[in-house]
Amino acid sequence: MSSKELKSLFEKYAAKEGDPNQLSKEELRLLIQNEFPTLLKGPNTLEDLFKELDKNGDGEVSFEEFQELLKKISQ
Ligand SMILES: [Ca+2]
Ligand SMILES: [Ca+2]
Repeated sequence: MSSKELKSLFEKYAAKEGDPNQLSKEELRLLIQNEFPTLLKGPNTLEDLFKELDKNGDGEVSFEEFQELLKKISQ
């Protein structure tokens, strides 16, 4: 997946509620369930993933934080 594709995915889901430039936990859940369901197989829970992505701990995931997901997808 290119970073351009990742950006459009991010925008699609981040706009669902609250700040359109930030993914809430619910928005992240929808995005992962619909687009990357395999990420939640095995030991990783959404809670773990959210904490991992939300580096500054403000309870939302910015696009900058979200890009870390690319590394996980390509692993
Ligand atoms: Ca949002
Ligand atoms: Ca954050």
